[in-house]
Amino acid sequence: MNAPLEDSLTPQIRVEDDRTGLSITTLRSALADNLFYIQGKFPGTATKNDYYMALAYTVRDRLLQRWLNTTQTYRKNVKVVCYLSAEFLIGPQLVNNLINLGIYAKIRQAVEESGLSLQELIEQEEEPGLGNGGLGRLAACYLDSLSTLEIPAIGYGIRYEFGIFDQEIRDGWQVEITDKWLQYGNPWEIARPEEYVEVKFGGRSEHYYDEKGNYRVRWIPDRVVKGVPYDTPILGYQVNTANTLRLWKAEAIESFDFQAFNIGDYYGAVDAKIVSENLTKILYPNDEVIQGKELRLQQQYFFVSCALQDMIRLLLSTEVSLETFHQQFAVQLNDTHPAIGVAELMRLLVDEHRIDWDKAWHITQNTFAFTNHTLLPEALEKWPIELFGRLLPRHLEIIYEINQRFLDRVRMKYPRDLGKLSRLSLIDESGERYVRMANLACVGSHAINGVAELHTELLKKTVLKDFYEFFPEKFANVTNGVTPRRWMVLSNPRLTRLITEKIGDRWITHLDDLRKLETLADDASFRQQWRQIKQETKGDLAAYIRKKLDIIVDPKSLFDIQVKRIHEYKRQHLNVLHVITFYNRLKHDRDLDITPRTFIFGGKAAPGYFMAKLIIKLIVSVANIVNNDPDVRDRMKVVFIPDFNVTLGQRIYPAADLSEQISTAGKEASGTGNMKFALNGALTIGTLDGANVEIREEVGAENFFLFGLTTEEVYGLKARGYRPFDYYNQNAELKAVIDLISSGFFSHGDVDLFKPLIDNLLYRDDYMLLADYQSYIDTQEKVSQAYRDRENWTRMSILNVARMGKFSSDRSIREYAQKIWKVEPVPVELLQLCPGGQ
Ligand code: GLG
Repeated sequence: MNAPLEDSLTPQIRVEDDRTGLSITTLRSALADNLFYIQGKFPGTATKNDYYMALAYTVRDRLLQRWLNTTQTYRKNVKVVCYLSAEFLIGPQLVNNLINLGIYAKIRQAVEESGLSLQELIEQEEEPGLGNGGLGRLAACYLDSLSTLEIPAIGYGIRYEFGIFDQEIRDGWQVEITDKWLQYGNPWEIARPEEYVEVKFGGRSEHYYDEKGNYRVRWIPDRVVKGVPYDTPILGYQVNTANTLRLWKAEAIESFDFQAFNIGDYYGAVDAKIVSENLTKILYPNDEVIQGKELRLQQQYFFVSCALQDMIRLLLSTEVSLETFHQQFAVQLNDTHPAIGVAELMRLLVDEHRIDWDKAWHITQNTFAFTNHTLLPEALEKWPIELFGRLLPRHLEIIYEINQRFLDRVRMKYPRDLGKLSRLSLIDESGERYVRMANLACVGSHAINGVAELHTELLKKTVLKDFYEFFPEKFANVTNGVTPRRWMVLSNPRLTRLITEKIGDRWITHLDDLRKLETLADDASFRQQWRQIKQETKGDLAAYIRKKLDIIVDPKSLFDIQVKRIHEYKRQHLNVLHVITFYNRLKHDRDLDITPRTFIFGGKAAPGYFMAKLIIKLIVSVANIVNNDPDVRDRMKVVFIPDFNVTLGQRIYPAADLSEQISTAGKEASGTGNMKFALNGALTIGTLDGANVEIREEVGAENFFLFGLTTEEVYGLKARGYRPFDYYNQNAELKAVIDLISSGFFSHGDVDLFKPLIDNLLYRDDYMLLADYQSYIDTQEKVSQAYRDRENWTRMSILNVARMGKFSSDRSIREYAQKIWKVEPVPVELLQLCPGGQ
């Protein structure tokens, strides 16, 4: 990979001492020292991974001045954003840190002079897969922007020992492999065992009167677990701010196990250790579907309690009153996973710090804000009362109390409206009783937001309608964004260079500057360079596909790409219906003058999601037939790239011509892959869903391939009674496609294999693929036509990039900072340097 930018473009902040200097000689000797003193290896016996580790430590050392000074600065009474998220999908750290430090080229030189290849070392890095998809990746983009904008922030989450599984494809089926990302060590984290906190579980609550005769409650748990923080510095782009991502690992409290429970019972004590450590063993691999497992609730409570206790400790260490908690911290709940924080903060304030209920409630409501990420009913978290009360008995009491006070207000406003009351209640009493986490989050927060305009509007009209009517002032929209540092500078160095040559480098932190490219869209030689870059980048992906999968694809063909989690609402199978339509047309008319295409797919399916796994099997089966059919050779190829993750995304997004954003309208809350593709010059084929709506608004309808039903039309058709079978019957081309799958053509004659998928489409089709089929096919035809006019396609591609300014996560974070958190940037000065520092 080329250096994205010359280091000389970056203002150099000199803070380094002899040890962490930036001269090539110092860097080289640091690398050699780290290999010897940290990895404990001579060059002759060192593995590539040893060299990677030595390099990573060399870079980490150069972050520390900024990181420690950032932490110091925040001790001085500044408001800190705490982003609570069960997932942080931060991706590989090495290159990102090199870019943000502005030392990429220097390091490359130092590495090469040491006889190594930087690219090879970069490829050694195991990415921390601590998230499923969009939600976790959004949290990571937000951390990058928070630091770059110099906003004091801490990300709080879980240090899963095993992150999202690695995906292999065997015989067309997804196979899940444990993700042992920590097995060779993680050079980016620093453990802080001395800052551990204790988290309680189970037992009962005890009501008593204190020494002054006040009524109080204390929690007598039957289990205590230790939370140990591991910190990763998150450096901003060319600023001194390096915020912290603090992830918690669960450990056993030996004294507790040994003395209180297992005197003399060694094996029992070890059991307890195992049970405690299981808490943070594994990330639940479900996206958009809840898994109502007890361990999952334990994980959520564990990290949230650790985080809140950590904040209280920080606050008390500065001698500021706990009653100002909400002025010191703005806590964002990334979906409902951390919503238990509302009850936990109440417990900490009322039971442990003896603040009276009303004051505590004021603090709590003014501390929390809640982001909703989905409209899918199957993703709304709720916990059976029995389970909840067994694990968190005191929290259940607190939730009942919050609920009673809240419902009293509801009754005042809507006397005799029992429907309202039961819908707003924190407890679902329609059958088995549940705690509703979204309701808890809404009641306990001062702000509630959706993640794209359409999504926020739909929230107000559907899932959170009653809350919107009750607290309209709490609702706001903050459209998602992605960081241009990772998703352009790091992953698309060629385009980064070209753009910077033309308009300077300010766009990297002020993405609206890309507008300056608009006039260049009419410059033929610029278009030529633009095309050339896309071609080379596609060549890189083609080489990867050949190496990994032994499939030869033509970089001159149209790269049509859909990468994201596999889910029926995202409709990868609609894409497959087009692939087969395309194939059938070629088969029927071998001389058809068609625009050659490479159809590329990637994404993981939740291990228990049968239909999603069958969709993968279908894609791979279609690929096997199509790629080996001499009749269509050179005109189409189908590829499923296994193990889609951040690292692969960095290769894939820049290589796309066409971005598939084809969810059923009203289902995708926002999407962020759509932004990464468009930022890298792909054109979008998409429905009016999530942030597609706003992307189209920005880039112009003429530069976007729109198809399909609108949300209203989807609702209308459902209400009138949708009959997918009629679409099948009345559309010969669609019928031929479905019949071909059913006939066993793609499954070695097995007519049963895809039957569940086909029956679902013909008789249910919840996501309305058949209703959108014709419109999709027609629009794909327009895409093919448009691609033939390469000059105009390039124009459209340039205009897409030029108009993507809105979708920087910097813009999103500025909106959160102003509308919701009320925080200001706090630039970090490097006052205190390490011994020997300047
Ligand atoms: C969700 C949604 C996406 C959204 C993302 C980040 O499904 O549409 O872009 O959060 O807000 N579970 C997700 O990935």
